[in-house]
Formats: sequence, C-alpha cells, structure tokens
Amino acid sequence: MKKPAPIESLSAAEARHEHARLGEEIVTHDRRYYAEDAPTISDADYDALRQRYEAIEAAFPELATPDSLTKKIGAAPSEKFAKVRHRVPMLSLGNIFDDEEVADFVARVRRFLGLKEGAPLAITAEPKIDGLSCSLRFESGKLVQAATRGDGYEGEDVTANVRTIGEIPKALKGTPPDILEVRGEVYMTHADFAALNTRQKETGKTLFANPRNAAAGSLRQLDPAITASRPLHFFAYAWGEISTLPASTQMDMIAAFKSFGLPVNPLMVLCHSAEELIARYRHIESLRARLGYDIDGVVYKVDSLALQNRLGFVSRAPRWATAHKFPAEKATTVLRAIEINVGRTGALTPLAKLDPVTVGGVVASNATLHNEDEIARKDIRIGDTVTVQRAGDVIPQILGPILEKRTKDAKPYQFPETCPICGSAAVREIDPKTGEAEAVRRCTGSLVCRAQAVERLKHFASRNAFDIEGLGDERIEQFFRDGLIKTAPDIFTLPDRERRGLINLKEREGFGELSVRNLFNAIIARRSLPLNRFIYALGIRHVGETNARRLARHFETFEALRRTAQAASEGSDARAEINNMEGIGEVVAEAIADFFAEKRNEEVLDALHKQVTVVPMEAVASTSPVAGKTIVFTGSLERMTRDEAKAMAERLGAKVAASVSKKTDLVVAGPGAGSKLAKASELGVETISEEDWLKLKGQEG
Ligand code: 9MJ
Repeated sequence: MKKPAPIESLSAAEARHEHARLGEEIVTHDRRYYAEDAPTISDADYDALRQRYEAIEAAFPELATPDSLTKKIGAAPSEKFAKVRHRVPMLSLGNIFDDEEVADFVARVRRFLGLKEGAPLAITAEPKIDGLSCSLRFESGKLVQAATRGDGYEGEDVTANVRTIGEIPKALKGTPPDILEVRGEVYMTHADFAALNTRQKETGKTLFANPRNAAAGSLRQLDPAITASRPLHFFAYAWGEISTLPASTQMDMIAAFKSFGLPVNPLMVLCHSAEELIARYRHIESLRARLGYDIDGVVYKVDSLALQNRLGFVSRAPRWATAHKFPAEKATTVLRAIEINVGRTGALTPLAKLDPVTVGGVVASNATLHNEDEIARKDIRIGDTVTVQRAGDVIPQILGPILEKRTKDAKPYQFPETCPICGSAAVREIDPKTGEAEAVRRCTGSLVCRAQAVERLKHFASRNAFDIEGLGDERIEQFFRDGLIKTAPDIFTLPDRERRGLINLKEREGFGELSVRNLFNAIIARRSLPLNRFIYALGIRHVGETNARRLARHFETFEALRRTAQAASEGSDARAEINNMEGIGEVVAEAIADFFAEKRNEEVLDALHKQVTVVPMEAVASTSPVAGKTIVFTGSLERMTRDEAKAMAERLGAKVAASVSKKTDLVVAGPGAGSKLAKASELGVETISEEDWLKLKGQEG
C-alpha cells in the first residue's frame, strides 16, 4: 500500500477528495462487517482508515458536515440485520393462568367501560401461536418490508427472508388499505421441525431445541436461500399502521385479512361471556396435540375496535386483550445449591442451582425460589429432588421437593441475615399497613453495597432510562469491577478520561477503536434527556416509568421536583403535594422524600447535572387543548367510567388531581358534583360538562 501523503501537505481539494473516498470505503467495510458478517480487511487496517478520515477532518473542519461518519451514532447497526423502527409499537400481551382470572379479565373490561349488568360484550378467542412475531408492511397492496418484533419498538429487517415464505403473498388480493402493516406469527409445523432436525443431524449441525427456535433461526438467516429451504408458515392476527380500517371489529378485520389472501387461524371464534371463553379454551386445549403446530395458550380480544380504542393500554400491554396460557411443563431434578442475588433496591433473591434438566423445550440449570418464606413453607432443602415448572420464556420456578426422594444428608437452608455482597444487615421491613414483615429481605447498605451500586448503574443505562447503546449489563459489571465507573456521572466522563489518557478503553480485551467510538458517541448522544426518563433512571424505589411520567408532568422541571422532595419531611405541605398527586400514595411519597434526603444521592445528582441537560418531558399529544393542564373529575360521569376518563386525560397529556386547588386548570363536573365544584367556582377554575369533555376524544396522542 502506498504511504499516504502527510496531511499538512494536502490542499483543500485533495483533502475533500480523499475524505470522500475514505468515507465510501469505510461505509463499504461497515456493511461487510455488520450486515454481511464477512469483513474483507483486518481490524487494524479498518482502524487506520478511520484514523486517517478523522485526522483529515480535524485538519479541514469544513469537512465535518452533519453527514460525516464522525457524526453518526454507532455508524452501523450493531447487529447483522438492518434495524426497523416500528411506527406503531408491537406490544406484548398480559398473561393469565386460570379460570378465575378469565372472569377477572372480563369484569375488569366491563368495569372500565362502565357496562351495565346484562349489557352484551363480545370477545374473540383464538389460539396463541408459539412462533416468532413479525410485522409485514404492504404499500398499495405490495409487500415492501418485513420486520421481526425485536424489543417491540425496533426489530430487524427480514424482508428478503419473508419473501421466501410461500404462504405470505407478495401482492394482496382485493382492495386492501393503501398502507397496511399486518402482524402475526411465523411458525414451523411439528412435521417440518422433525424433518429439519433429522437433516441437521445427518449433516453434523446443531439440533434446534423446539419449533419456535427453529423458526426464529430460519427467519434470522443472512442468506435468504437458507430461509427458503426451511418451510415456514404464517398466521395474521393483528395490525400496526393502517391507512383506513376495513372493518370495525376484530373478527371482521381478520376476515378482511383473509380476503386479502393472508393466512389466518381457522379456530378464532366470538364469545360473549367468561364461561364461553373458558369453554373455548378447554376445546382448543383438547385439540392442542393434534394441531400440528405449537400453541401455548388462547388469546382473548375485545371484538369491537371502538371499545378497544376506549380501553387503550396499560404500560406496554393492551387492556382489551390478554393471553390465557396453558399450564407450564414440569420436570424433576436435583437442587444442588441456593445462591443469593442482590438487586437494585437491595432485595435478596434466592436462586436455585439445579442439575440441568429439559423443561418446556429448554435446558434449565437455574430456577427462582421467590423468597425465604417460600423456601421454608415448601421445606426445600439443598440436595432435594424437586419439581420445576417453566411457563413461557421466564426462568423456571421450583414447585416443591419430592419428599419420597429426600436423602438423609439433604440440608435445610438458612437464609442469610446479612448481605452476601457487602455484609450489611439484611432485614425484612415491617409493612406499616399490615404490621407484618415484608416477604423480601433487603440489604440495608444501600450506598456501600457493590451489588446495589452495579444494579443501579445497569438500570440507569437501560433501555427506558438513559438507553446507552453499548453499555449493557456485562460491560457495566466489568467497568464497575475495574473502577472505571462508580456512579452514574462517571459514565459521562469516560470519553474525556480516554482522551486525556487517564484510561485506555481501546486496549481492553473485547474492545477496539470502533466499539469505543460507538460507545462514546452513544454516551454523547445522551447528554440531554427528557425529564420523565431522567427521573426513572434515578432508580428511586417505587418510581417506575408511570410514576416518573406523573412526576415529570406535575413538576415540569427537575429543580421543582428536587425542591419539593427535599422539603417533603413527614407532615409537611411539600409531602402532601406529592402524596396528593393522582396515582401516588404515601409509600411512594416517602420513597421520594427518602431519596432526596440522602446526602450521597444529592452529590451524585449535582455531579450528574454537570454532565447532563434535562429537557422537558417527551411531548404527549402536546397539541391537545388540555396538554400540560391539571384536571379534576367530580360528580358522576355517565358516558365513561372514572378510570377511563383518567386514562383519556393522561393520553391527552393532562395531569389528573384528586382535589381542586389554585393549580387546577379544569374541572370536569358530572351530575351530583358538590364541594369540589363549589371550590372551583370560588377559585374561578374553568368547569366543563362530561359532554364537553367527550368532544376532546379522538385528539389523544
Ligand atoms: C399469537 N401469538 O398467536 C396476538 N397472538 O395480539 C395472537 N398474538 C396479539 N394475537 C395483539 N393470536 C398483540 C399480540
């Protein structure tokens, strides 16, 4: 290779020329490395290209345009497939496990909608396919993109592979909407799975554990020819972005999908009560072994799309649907040891170490034991033969010991009363309401406990908090162990410390120029964060995403929250202000006050503020006329339930308060409104009727 000319000797035109050529070369290598898994140069040569590119840019700053490769965060996707952001998130379903919960689900839906006794409510029931969720985008009837579910917000582009699935039409029939994202499950039949594994065995390849893994492995192939050789199938059951709805019920939507030529499951029916749903569940369960494909339960969905819309979502799952799972598979094995993990809030959780056993299609060597009372109640001893059960993708649980198999040397387990990590006392707090000890034992060494510190850092960098790509759990553990990061603000000083030669990440095992650069870019990109995420990231006990959003909406700035929380000693006005917020009670208010009363937390917050800019909460329907306003509902609402009205207000970006004060912007008063309405008129707060409130419907974000 010709030795490159010294940068000082380049003219501006030569620099521009070389910068552009290098850029193209780097993009090509990025593609070969990331998308094709087939790099054609060594890491060192690649790094040399990057260094030259950056050095030219440093000498000729006019080349550092916004589309320069130095400005791209994680210049290439970090995995093999291109990523696809779902325009409508692919959410998950809540799970239920027994008949009683079916009745609860129906009752909950009826209550939320305020349905009178005897008022009809249609709910669909369909098998829950145990495959791989996929979103297929059709534009003008043509298949243009297919993506896996991924984390629900971002999946992988598997278009080329999906095109090889014969059952999925590349062009829809009839008159489909202009834009239609069809969602469903890609799966493999039992017969095809068995044949595939036979072939794998014959050719000396690894066997797949179950049809779902085989389907996933086949779809996520870089070579579509391999996918084409693996018989995959598809059932359509939901949708994402859609330009016009072809129907107004779930049943009719699926019928419309069928008319467009999409495969749909033939076992979907309409039910009208919990009893009918349960009967259908039993029926599908009885067919399970003969279906020829894996199902792991029955999905129930409110049939009317208008009602689905009213019900909306709670956290990440629809209120209008749930999955009734089949009982989990069971197996027996020997429990060899019990390990204790210490979580972010200090909870000590026991983890059973097992002789590896296959249960529900996977090999398990760990199982949860929940807490110490459960170990005692079930009298689980080290060395016992135990029954383990696995439901869905979760870690298996231990059902109990098989007493006939107990040997003399099985040892009762003594739950530790000190933290196994930091040695602080581990205690069970007394619940002030019940006067009983909590089930969970917690380490009291909050700020000295390494385990808690690491878990807090993991939480801080996690997806719904700071979302720092390249700073996953394992890397945080390494960095913490090696003293590179002790508290959250240290994350943001990493690039500067590296630049000044105080640390040397590039030389670390498993790291290189590129991964360090990607990590630093990801860190720099998070120097500004919306308030709700910032609050969530702090990991205050009982403050999950929903409460973080409530606090962000109420206080609007971090300083306002901090001021109030610092003044929130028991019995103070500040404490009452927090306590009085909709959805936040005394336990949460106390946790917030405790967090801000801790001097070490204050220090971390001060240090963090030097590194991070907190911006207002991500706009939720900021265009709605009530966005950012505080609303109080009073009197009885006739057209929607109180819960529904509150959920709608939150979707419109408003805060809901329990009582009327100077800070109230709007009172929605139904018949029978009393003192709150009087207070509103005394304070001159705008008051509207339920009818007026309903006019805001459809403006939710
Ligand atoms: C499966 N896995 O068979 C849904 N699903 O609907 C069915 N999943 C679903 N529906 C909304 N039948 C979200 C997920």
